[in-house]
Amino acid sequence: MAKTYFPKVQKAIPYEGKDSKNPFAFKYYNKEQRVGSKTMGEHLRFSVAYWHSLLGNGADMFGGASFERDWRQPSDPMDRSKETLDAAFEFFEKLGIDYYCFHDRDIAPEGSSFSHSIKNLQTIVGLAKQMQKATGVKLLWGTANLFGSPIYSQGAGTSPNAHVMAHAAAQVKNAIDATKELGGENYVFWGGREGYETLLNTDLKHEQEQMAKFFHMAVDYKKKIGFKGQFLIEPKPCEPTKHQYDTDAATTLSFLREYDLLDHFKLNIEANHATLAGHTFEHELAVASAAGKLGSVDANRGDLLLGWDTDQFPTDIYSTTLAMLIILKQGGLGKGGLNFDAKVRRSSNDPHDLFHAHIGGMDAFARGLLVAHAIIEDKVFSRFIAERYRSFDSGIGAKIMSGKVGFRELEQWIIKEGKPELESARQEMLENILNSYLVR
Ligand code: XLS
Ligand code: CA
Ligand code: CA
Repeated sequence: MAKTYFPKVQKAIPYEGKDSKNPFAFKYYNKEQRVGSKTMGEHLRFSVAYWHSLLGNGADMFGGASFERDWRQPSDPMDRSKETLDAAFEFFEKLGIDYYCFHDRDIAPEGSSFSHSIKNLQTIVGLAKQMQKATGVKLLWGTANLFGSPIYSQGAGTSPNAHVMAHAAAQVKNAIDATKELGGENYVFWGGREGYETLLNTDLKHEQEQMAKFFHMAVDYKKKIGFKGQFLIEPKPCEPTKHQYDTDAATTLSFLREYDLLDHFKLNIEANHATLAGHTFEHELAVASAAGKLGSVDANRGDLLLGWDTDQFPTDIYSTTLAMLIILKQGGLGKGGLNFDAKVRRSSNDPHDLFHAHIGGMDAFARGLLVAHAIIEDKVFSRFIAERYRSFDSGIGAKIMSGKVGFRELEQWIIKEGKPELESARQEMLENILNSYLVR
């Protein structure tokens, strides 16, 4: 019998409904259940983040590993990667999840030379391809780790050293190749080191122009090789750099617009990065969606009492509901999905905790989906919002929006009409309605 890394879970996690007390069962996520025009599986497109769930060992800024997984034991790096891949696919299958995401250096180790690293990556990609075929699990997105190696300590695409920038480009080229080979539906750019620590040594304008060049080269390469996946940029305000160029959704969109890149990218919004940026998760989703650029989601949560990227599994149904409202309203995530960029806590040292973590996250989003769908069907908030803006549907509002009047005409109109009367925005009433859907 093949080695098993998760002996307590013998078969795929079942859906048992909300009254189940089985910790290894879904209470809300029922993959084939239809919600509106799609199944839950099609709506939610869940994904496991390889780096946290397969490579995580509980280490934090204050202490090393607090657990060592069985699949990380081989001393040879390639053997370790192969065993990790076996454990990964056992986990994906038993969890019943459709997608996974990785960084190049998560799945294959860096070699003694750049060519050696390419070879390692290609070997593992070959194996992953077979396992995807055998299991039906797919790649949601690939990315390159442009933050771990010391050569990127002063930036990757935005390094002051052109040699480093070229190295980053070569690495991304290979990560895109790997993603394409595995049928990846997206490719993510997260600029962990693309920012600055101090303006005393930084030419901010130059670095932004470098970043734009980097992205243009990526777009050219994508066209050249016919990669059909969606390019995504993942905003984050800080960590590891003090200031990162892709601080939040609005900043990233404006950068893309300024450098004529908007047509080629969408955003991958992470909940924890939103709160680090001083926004709510739903704000970042709404900003991206309003621009038609909400491509995918890193589904996790931060801790408002801890000011860093804690990457916890999402459990807050209020938050998943607000997120799903935005996702449903834009007709879904398209090629994107909900990737659990989240790690079990340092004290959760049993590999089976990975099941509890993902089951909780999947159930939280499934509940969010159900509630959001009911709210949209009942038109509770959409009716209220349409009514709130009705003064723009006709009369002076319609004239303003169609550009038929200017400041002069509006001055005349105000002189005649006088002071506006305001209606209540009814925030508390709406919050009560939302809660009434959540407790059903
Ligand atoms: C780190 C980011 C990273 C990206 C992928 O904070 O969330 O994991 O999602 O590079
Ligand atoms: Ca992320
Ligand atoms: Ca994060």
